[in-house]
Amino acid sequence: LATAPVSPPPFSVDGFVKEFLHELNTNQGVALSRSSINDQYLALASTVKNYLMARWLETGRKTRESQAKTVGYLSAEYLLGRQLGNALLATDLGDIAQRGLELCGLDLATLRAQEVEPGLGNGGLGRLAACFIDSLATMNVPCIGYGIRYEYGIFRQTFVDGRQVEQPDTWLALGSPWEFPHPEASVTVHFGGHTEKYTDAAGTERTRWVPEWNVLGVPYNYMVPGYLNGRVNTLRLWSAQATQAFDLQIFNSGDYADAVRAQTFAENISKVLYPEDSTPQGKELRLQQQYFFVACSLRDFIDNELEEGFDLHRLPERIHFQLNDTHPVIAVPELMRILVDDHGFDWDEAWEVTQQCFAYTCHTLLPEALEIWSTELLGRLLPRHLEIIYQINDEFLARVREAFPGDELRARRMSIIAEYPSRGVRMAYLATVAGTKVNGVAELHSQLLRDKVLPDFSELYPDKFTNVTNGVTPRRFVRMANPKLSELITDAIGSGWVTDLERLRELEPYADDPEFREQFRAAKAWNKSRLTDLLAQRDGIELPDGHLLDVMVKRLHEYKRQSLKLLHIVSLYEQVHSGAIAAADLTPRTVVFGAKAAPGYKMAKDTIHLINKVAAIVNADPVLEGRLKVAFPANYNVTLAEKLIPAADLSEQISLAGMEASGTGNMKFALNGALTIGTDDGANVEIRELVGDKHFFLFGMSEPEVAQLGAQGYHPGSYYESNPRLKAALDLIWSGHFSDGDRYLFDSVVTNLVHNDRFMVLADFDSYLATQAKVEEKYADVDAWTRSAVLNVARSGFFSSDRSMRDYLKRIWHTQPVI
Ligand code: 26W
Repeated sequence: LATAPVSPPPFSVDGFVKEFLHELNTNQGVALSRSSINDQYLALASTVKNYLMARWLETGRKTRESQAKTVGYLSAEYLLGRQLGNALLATDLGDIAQRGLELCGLDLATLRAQEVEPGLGNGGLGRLAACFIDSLATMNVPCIGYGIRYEYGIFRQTFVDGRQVEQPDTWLALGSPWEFPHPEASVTVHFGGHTEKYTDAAGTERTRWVPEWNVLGVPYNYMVPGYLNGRVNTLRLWSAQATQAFDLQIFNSGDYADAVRAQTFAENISKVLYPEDSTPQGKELRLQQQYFFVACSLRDFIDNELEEGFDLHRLPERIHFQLNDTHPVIAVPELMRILVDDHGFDWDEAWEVTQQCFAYTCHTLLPEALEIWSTELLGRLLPRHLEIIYQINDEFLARVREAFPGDELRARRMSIIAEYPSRGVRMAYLATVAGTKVNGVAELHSQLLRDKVLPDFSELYPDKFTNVTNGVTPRRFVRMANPKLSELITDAIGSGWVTDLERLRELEPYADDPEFREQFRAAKAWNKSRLTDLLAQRDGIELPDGHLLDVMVKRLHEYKRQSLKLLHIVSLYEQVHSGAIAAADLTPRTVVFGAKAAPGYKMAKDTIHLINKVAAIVNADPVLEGRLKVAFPANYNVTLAEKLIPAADLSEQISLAGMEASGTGNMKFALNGALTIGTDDGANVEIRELVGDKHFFLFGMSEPEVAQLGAQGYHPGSYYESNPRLKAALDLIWSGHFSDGDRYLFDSVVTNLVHNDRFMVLADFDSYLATQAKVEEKYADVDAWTRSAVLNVARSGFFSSDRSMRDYLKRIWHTQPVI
């Protein structure tokens, strides 16, 4: 499916300079000599956009003409990262731009650094969506990404006395050159009100929704350029505005202040990304967001992408909507409503069509992360949709009772409507019932999804369940983020790997080539020094030379077990100070954390605070100078990841087995030549299978062992009592050593570990430390380490998101590339 690069050098350096200066003068209205860096950045962005524009239009024309089936990726989050570098790479304009800017006395890297990344996602799920649309464009598959244009993306994290303090993410403040608003294509979305029965002209009983209020969805288009293939797909994000009718009504009532408030009310819908990851809060505004973007997207596709007069019975021939977790699942009753109420379909016909149009991806195993919307709220905000959900449920339960006569318990278990603790709609069940397929995001996760989360459903519909292991785009996360390694790979095996990542296999023999290993280490060293410069300038953090760079970057969550990494650090510190280990015997190591905590997640925020406090003590300790350092740069985001991951030696993937659905950071590290220390969880399982046991540091309980320990009764206190090294580390925190003598500051963190420890940190502590010792032993053997690192790169080609997309195409979407 990957296509051969077709790219004559776009234009000459002179042509570029002319265009760039033209953009600077006409768009920014400044002369080069008077221009700010932001002017220059915007002019450069325009130059690249202009180049892409013809291809974008051409892509649209070709896709419409082909009448091919399109992937409609419905996602509440897209964690895109900076656009400029990716656009330069996709167009092969990088060198020309660099040379052209030099002629103007400017520096490309400086202009690139000016871009504020659109952080319209929380973490893995949002970044996955961004990788997927990149891959589809590169593979010539028609796709529209639909989502929300949040005015404020994921908060900017700062630390005040070691505590996380959130600042608004004003990513639009200096203007975003990458978006194209289309107010003329706005869509009206309705909310509230009631439903009523009526008899239509043909004498049929029908229902209609009489909504109470509405907002306008204004689409903003973003280019999604394929890599060197001339294709530019579209990402369409919706922004909420007050409708005129809504305004007028209130203005006419004579209350100007009320009218302005109404405007704010409407605009609130796309104002801010909810920073909760994993624990839905059941907030009304969040449901408004979900319905808002989904209603806009369905209307948009049906009205604007299909030919006039298109027969909606054939909708499944033209679209497959992929539901990125449960967040867009309200699309299911919305499509039913459109077909039945607006287009006069009878129920069974509409259900037939609807079922063929959707598929659902689940991204979690945590029970508390499964969205359930109260019927009270749904009925108030979307009364017609609630009726439709009830009817879907009635028919579904009839089917269950038919398949399992007399098994009323099962019917109750499987009901889309939960009755306890209060009445609510289980969105994951609705998605499972409605879609053609349900998939998990790694082999283990899909297995657990079938066996533990949705066992009744997998019994009823065995063929609905499938797996698609996640992937990451090699363009952004290898080719762009790691230019030195990319050059080395291309010199060895040619450039085809960028769109055909399995070809990295051809690197295997080079693992035994001393000269190649030397060059591989040189690339790693270059990445480390690039990171050193960045952290010095960005955070005032000093990275020591020659350390093992041990990196744990991901959202802060108890199940991911940053606290286990922290206990490792505290234990090293404690062992040195108690004389159990000589500082000189430690492998020089710098641990880098990057993690945001959900603002309302107290335990996660306390953990951040504790990490920062431990870092302060460890880093100021003369005994550990040059031996152990802890760095925690604030505001980990895609931009930082691009510099951090290529520099890493060791990748920490230490979740409790059975908890991390997949992980995608783990893949990025392996592809950039870090070795993994990890549990048998998520995609770690597949990484280890592919790279081989000898090149992966496995530790901890397996998922069945975790389940067994849970069933027999887990008592963290017994680990605390029986393991002196563990006890010493926990006691040191408890003693107030890291909190200026305050014994209460971190009491909740330690007490929780010793008395509750839902994620069994204490049970895996021993195994983790023993495995870290193996890491150090291996690191001391420079050649063995490099050999393993090269093999990690060579054997991780499977984790390209191009491969994930191929799997979705084959197993779920059944669509074709359009060339
Ligand atoms: C507020 C509700 C909520 C619930 C769940 C918000 C966001 C979520 C996401 C499902 C969290 C998430 O990002 N999950 C991650 O998805 C990645 C992509 O599939 C996986 O690699 C990670 O393992 C999974 O945690």
